[in-house]
Amino acid sequence: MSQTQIKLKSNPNQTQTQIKIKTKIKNNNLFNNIIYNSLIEMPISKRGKFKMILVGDTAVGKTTLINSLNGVNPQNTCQTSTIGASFSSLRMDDYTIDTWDTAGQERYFSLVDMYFRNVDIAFFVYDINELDTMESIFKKWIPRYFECREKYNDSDRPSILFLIGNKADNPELQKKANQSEYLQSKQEYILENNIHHFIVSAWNQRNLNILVKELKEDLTVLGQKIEKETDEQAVQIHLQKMAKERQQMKPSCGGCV
Ligand SMILES: Nc1nc2c(ncn2[C@@H]2O[C@H](COP(=O)(O)OP(=O)(O)O)[C@@H](O)[C@H]2O)c(=O)[nH]1
Ligand SMILES: [Mg+2]
Repeated sequence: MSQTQIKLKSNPNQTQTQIKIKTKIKNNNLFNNIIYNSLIEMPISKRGKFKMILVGDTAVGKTTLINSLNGVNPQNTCQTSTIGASFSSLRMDDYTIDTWDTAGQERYFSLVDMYFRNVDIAFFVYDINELDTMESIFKKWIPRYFECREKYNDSDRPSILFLIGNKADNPELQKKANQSEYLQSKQEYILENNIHHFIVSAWNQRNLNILVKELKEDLTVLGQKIEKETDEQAVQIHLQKMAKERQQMKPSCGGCV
């Protein structure tokens, strides 16, 4: 087994970026140990790790939803009100989603701003049985999200938005929610802003599987976009570093003309 293979085996966390850079270096015939070792030290790329926020009015079921996605059966747990925001890490296949579940009360509204920074995924949750919670999403939470992205210069950052109608515990409720006049009047806005809309029940997991499927597919696309940017930067940095190393290793050619 070659030295390279041994190193690869001892570093299971090596990312696609590191592998691609190594291949590129090899293809350029510039591979050497010093440079390869520096690749091993590279930070793990952002690919595979995402930041998510859940927002919406109080009691729409945000905490229940994130618990359900984390595999906790809400019917066996006692739900308490979220204070400020609570953090959890959601694992999905190869992805880790750092999740901020915020409190919907008015008094925490300004606090939510800082959680919008660098967000990759935003869940806007409403209760299908409460019209005012749907209205809040369009009048308060989504506008606030876009304002914050501008404020933090995040407007060009790729992100995924989900609108989630919760508490559709049975087909009848789901049908009623789909027929909501208010939501129908927002269809154009939803399409224009590329927002995914799901009607689910966090309580009994209804439709959560299709929500998760969509989320995973979107994360793959988002990850590739981020990876592409990271790759290009990383390859440049390491090629420059290699050129410098080679320059230093060149024997001095004293005497030659
Ligand atoms: N029927 C029903 N109740 C739910 C559902 N999701 C949450 N709840 C209930 O709604 C209440 C508020 O839920 P919670 O997750 O604390 O809301 P949050 O304030 O948005 O985090 C709790 O009593 C939950 O048990 C659901 O899908 N169906
Ligand atoms: Mg909560």
